[in-house]
Amino acid sequence: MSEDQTLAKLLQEQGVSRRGFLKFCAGLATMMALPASMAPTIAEALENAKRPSVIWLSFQECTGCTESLTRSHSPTLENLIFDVISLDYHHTLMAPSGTAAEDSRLQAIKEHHGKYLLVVDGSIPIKDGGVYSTIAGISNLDMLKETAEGAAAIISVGTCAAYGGLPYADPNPTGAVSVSSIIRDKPIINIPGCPPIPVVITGVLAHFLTFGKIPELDSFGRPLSFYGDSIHDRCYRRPFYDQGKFAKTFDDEGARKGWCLYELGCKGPTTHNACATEKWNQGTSFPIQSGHGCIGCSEPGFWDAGGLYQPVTASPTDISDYVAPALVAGAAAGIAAGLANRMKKASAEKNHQKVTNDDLQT
Ligand code: FSX
Repeated sequence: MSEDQTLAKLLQEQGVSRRGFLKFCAGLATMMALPASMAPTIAEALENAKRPSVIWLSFQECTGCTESLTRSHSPTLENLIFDVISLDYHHTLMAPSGTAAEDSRLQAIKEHHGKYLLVVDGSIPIKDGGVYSTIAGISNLDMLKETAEGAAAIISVGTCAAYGGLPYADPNPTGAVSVSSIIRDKPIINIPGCPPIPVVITGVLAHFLTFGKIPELDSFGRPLSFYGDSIHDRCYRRPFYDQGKFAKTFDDEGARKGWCLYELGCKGPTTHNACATEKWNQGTSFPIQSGHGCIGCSEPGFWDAGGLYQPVTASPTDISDYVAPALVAGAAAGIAAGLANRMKKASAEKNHQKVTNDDLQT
């Protein structure tokens, strides 16, 4: 697909029927918590969308986020979205390597300055000048700052990029931090989960392509359409919780009857994500349906909270430990335009290893 080609033309070439495409758009509308009547609007926007340049940077992570996306078996949604973007840099997926790969990134920055989407997975180590993770001899910190400067918006994919994730867990030897603790002057959408649900990633991309702005976010910078409900709110085992029927061990009678896993440590009541509705592996199942409690991987600090098999006793997470203060203040209010200015004024973020200006000047 060339840069000027629209999705409508691409679909035509691939023999996708208008009816099939509208069905796909109706699915997107549902996924984005929009009325079904929005499907034609989404269809029109996507059909006429020009390929936006996307630069995808992977930092301190396990590649689970990219695996999640690429192992998705849906032949429609993911493929269509990835056909309509120009993925100009993704060091796991791209064909060029070495100098040619870095040239691709620099060229995309130059050619699409101010217009490209930056997707980041993985946390950014800032201790000791960022020496703990480099790509092409460039520290993650420097690469993020250089690439973010010309981005229209940033999508932090996975809990590592959104809140620091596992690398941030105590004792955080590399000084890992989130994207929003470093970049303060761009709209940032967090799509946490370790890894995140693939259709949530593509749903957010579709929202951006359709409406040209970022979706409404919660106080942790997550799209409300996917993270607005807790796992507990939408869990099919919820009636057992309400009746006080709890499995006490993983192999007792209650477990066999599918009773609530709360007493076995399920973090569903304090975790916001779409696992209970979107599920995994093409809507096949999700951890609770497979008999294991939710571990809360889309919440900041989930690993340090510990007690994977202890019942929830959580006090609310102190959001300012993980997300830039301006993001906290502005998140709930449909932040696309005002966020950039507010974020510029953000003060330094708290952290295990407090982020200081010195850390960020490498
Ligand atoms: Fe983190 Fe993603 Fe968990 Fe892994 O890129 S959110 S460790 S699934 O890979 O960053």
